[in-house]
Amino acid sequence: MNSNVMLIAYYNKKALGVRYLETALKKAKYNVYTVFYKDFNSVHPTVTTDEELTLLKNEIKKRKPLFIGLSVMSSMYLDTVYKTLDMIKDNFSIPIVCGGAYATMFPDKLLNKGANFVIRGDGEKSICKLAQRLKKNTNIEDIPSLCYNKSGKMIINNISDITNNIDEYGIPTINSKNACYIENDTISYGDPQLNTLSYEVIASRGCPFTCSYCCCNNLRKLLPNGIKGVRTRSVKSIIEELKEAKKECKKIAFVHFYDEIFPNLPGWVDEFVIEYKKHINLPFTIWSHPKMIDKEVIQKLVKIGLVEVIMGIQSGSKHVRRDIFHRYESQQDIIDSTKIIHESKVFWSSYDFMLQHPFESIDDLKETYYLVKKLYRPYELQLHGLNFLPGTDIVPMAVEQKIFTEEEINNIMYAPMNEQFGAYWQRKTTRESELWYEMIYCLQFKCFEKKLEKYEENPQKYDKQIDNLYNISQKLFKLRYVYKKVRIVLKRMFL
Ligand code: B12
Ligand code: SF4
Repeated sequence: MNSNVMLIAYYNKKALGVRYLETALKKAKYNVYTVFYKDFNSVHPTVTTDEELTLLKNEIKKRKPLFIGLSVMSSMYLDTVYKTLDMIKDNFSIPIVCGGAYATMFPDKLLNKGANFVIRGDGEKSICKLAQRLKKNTNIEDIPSLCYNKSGKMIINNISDITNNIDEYGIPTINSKNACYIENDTISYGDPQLNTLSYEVIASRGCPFTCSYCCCNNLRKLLPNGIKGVRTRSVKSIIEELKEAKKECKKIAFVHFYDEIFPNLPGWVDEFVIEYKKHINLPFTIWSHPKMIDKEVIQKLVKIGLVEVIMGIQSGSKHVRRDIFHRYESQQDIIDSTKIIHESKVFWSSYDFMLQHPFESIDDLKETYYLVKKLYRPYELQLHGLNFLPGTDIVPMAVEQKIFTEEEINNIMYAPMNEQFGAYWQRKTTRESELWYEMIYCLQFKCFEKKLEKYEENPQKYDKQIDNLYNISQKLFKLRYVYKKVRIVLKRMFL
């Protein structure tokens, strides 16, 4: 009987979700062939070429899988997902099952495009059940979290058979032995992650916050009763994974924790600090939130190698933050959190802002400028635009406030990939807004403080000077980035 399963991860060589599924399927004795389809590129990702589709087609012919699982995490690269889906449908009669954050929120979209099944939520248990039933050709209808079409009707089974004890899922596959990687019209065999300098791990699943531009809030609402919004792994399981990662990926110089918010549970952190130092001892970075920065925790983490905190601030405008973004931290919370990061001697911090979107006025932008002025350095600013993502609360808000019609917002959310990523980085705006944006960016360099103080009184008067300063700042940013990476790698040797 056929025990081959193929999983496809899009634009993500690390693809944690798929690696967890591979572990579960291998444990249930399936041969898993994971295809890492194209590399991550947050600036200019390109849509799949015909040649890449042919390479995938040849792999499918070779492996003859029982079914093919597509991991559809984001709506931002649906062009490529749909092209692969169409190619599979046109050439094979192999069932296609989709999962991932986007598929969980919009199973109907994928079923309508020709997928045979969608599994919502954690996929580990349900995908094994589906594999077993397909292998034995028995009824699939009662599989938890499964969605499918039956006699022209869409059946959406409740999300269930998922657990609070996420240790049960095991650790994600680190060396996917049967994997291949398709990119730039070529295919290579073996796990593309093995040569990595950084290893990505997730210590928890879920986020307690409700930001309106993010899906986490609505994904949490889909969880069945009794399943916690934030589920944290045991320290033991994380250390087991990282030990394995060090063994398999020989070049690892640092670790990224990809938790939406790095856990700050006191007992958990104390155990983590001891075990991480003892067994892993690599520099690491975390994502956090102004409301979750705790001085004692940060100081403990710095002692064992925390080198960077990445934190979303998103806007310095109280109105935009509270009424539009649904973020309830105060100006003081934000300033205090950067003070703690600074005083705890975290080597680096990066603060994210989403600027120049249709909800923001010049006064909001100015308020951001004056808040950024008060942040404790050193920090790096990541300034970008706002993407309207399907499944987020800001989408109906934009329609209600008549910023876009329903049709317009759908065209934005489902625009071709290059337009969506372009909108994230490019800003169409007035000159005044441009000048404030540039001044905000320059604030990250202390040496420009005096000049900016002069320009802020009347930016239009200093138009050329601000442009110049911005160009220099961009160059400094790049230089500093190289310095930062080299230092983090060197730090590994001296930890
Ligand atoms: C960490 C993270 C990242 C990491 C990637 C981590 C990694 N190594 O995989 C980085 C920073 C690289 C990243 C990038 C991006 N991300 Co991101 N990311 C997340 C985050 C916070 C957690 C994802 C995660 O790793 N969860 C843990 C793993 C174990 O769970 P999982 O991936 O969901 O997989 C499970 C199930 O979904 C399911 N499953 C997954 N695949 C499949 C496939 C099948 C066949 C089945 C049956 C089941 C199944 O089973 C898995 C195991 O339980 C989510 C938020 C969220 N709650 O999902 C956003 C999120 C998925 N990202 C999002 C976005 C937009 C992006 C980017 C497009 C951002 C950008 N502008 O570049 C890119 C796209 C990257 C890509 N190629 O997919 C959005 C997607 C929303 C949308 N409508 O598009 C989310 C929901 C956050 C948000 N803003 O709302 N991301
Ligand atoms: S804090 Fe981050 S992960 Fe959590 S809801 Fe807000 S944007 Fe999403």
